[in-house]
Amino acid sequence: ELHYPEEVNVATQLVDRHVGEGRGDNVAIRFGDEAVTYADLQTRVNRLGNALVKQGVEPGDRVVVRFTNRPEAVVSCLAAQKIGAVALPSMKLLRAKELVHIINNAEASTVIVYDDLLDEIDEALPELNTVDTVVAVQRNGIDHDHVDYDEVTAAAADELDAHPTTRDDLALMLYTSGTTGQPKGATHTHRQVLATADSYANYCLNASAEDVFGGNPPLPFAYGYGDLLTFPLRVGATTSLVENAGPGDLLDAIENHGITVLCSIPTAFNQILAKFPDGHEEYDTASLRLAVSAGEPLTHSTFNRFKDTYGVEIYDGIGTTEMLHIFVSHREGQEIDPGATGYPVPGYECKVVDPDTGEEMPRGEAGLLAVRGPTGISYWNRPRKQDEALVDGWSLPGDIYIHREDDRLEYKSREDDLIISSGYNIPGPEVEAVIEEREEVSEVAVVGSPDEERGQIVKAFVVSTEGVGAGDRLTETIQNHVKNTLAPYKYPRAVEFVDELPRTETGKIQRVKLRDREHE
Ligand code: 3SK
Repeated sequence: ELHYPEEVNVATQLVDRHVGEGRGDNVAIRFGDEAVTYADLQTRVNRLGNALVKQGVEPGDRVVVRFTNRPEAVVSCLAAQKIGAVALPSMKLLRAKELVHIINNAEASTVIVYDDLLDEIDEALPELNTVDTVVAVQRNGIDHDHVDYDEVTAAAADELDAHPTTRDDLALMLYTSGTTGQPKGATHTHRQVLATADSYANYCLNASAEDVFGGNPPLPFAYGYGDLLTFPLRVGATTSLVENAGPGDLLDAIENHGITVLCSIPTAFNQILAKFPDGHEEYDTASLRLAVSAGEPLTHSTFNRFKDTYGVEIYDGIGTTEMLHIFVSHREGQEIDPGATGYPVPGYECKVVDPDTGEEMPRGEAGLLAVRGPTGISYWNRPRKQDEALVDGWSLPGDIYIHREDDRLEYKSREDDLIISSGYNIPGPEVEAVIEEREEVSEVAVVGSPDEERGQIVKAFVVSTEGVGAGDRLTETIQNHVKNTLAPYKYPRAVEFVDELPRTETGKIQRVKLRDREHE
């Protein structure tokens, strides 16, 4: 079990502690050619914290932080937390209407925003009920008439005592992507933010001060917040930040920043493999010691190809915005079975239950995953959803899993992605993984499509590999491949070729959009 003192502040733990213990000259952030040491980071956090207090920000206030992955994003979250406020990072692609919902729902008092992302805030502003201060960071010469970040931080003192927050005070709020309804605010305390590093990053990744964490998940995505902020700073390591990172930018960052732990999502690993099949020869990637994947299940094929090409294993994990980070994964040193997500992360317990009765399922049978540990589902002002998602202290993230005889947990599908066809339960992602084995297929999503006779049929939306003709022949190849690999009733009776799959900003396939289309 993880223990934290009654009074604890996450910003002090992630920054001041390192300076106090003589690690002030260690590099905390690399961003292009810029290197921000822990001592620099402390000063920047203190100055912004003092400036926010002067603007009237109070402990408990929600502070929206709207940036691409750049140092000011890290500084802004930590400054808000250090003064006892709650950081609320916002995904950069959110439009004004979505921002209005989130910011009003959170009743935020303040927005700190990068000038490149100011447009949508300006458009939303007349409808924001509680925001009284907007602090804008001018880096692209975009004029604004808000409080200027550089001016107020230059005028602020560089010493700041942390607000005496308790371990159970809120430190962070992140909104779900809203794939199943309106985005919900997931709240996290100071203790819970630290616990993600002290459980997952410590036990599964063996994080240490020698590490450089890098990759492309956005910081406002819980996955990116842990990988690129909490984990490196917890152990006095370095985070490598890259804005808008494509495959080439990631390989550049590995070489230039010496990334040891590469964090990304399956689509991005596949893009690296497709664009740079010889990337290990073109770039110096020798610093890598492991890679981490989440967001979507990782297929065997991606795991194997990445290991063969780049020489490191990808640790797949399942996490959610509500749980803040990964709670099932393999650990470094364990034999990875790419057919399973892994074991409960130390500190967490998992069980697989019957969705109707809540009784534990026999080993080997699919059911709803229930989890409890140092983080858990806690929605902001959504009592009904809260009651559905947290039952007897067990969080229900909404995933269908099998608890195997070898103790590993094997992912089947999201609860919503289970296709029921002629009475058979067919997990869409299981069929996807098989279809994706074909080299003619670049991307695939499988959903249930309404059918009079069978209730639903399995339907695959396929993006074919560049240069491969999509048509009846490929449909037949795909269908036969599934029939020969899985129980034949799982084969896709319908295949539709599309140019691209709908995805969220965090890279998750929006199967709900495809399902909706089938019901139109
Ligand atoms: O939503 C996810 O897929 C996720 C995965 C790992 C850690 C955190 C999150 C939100």
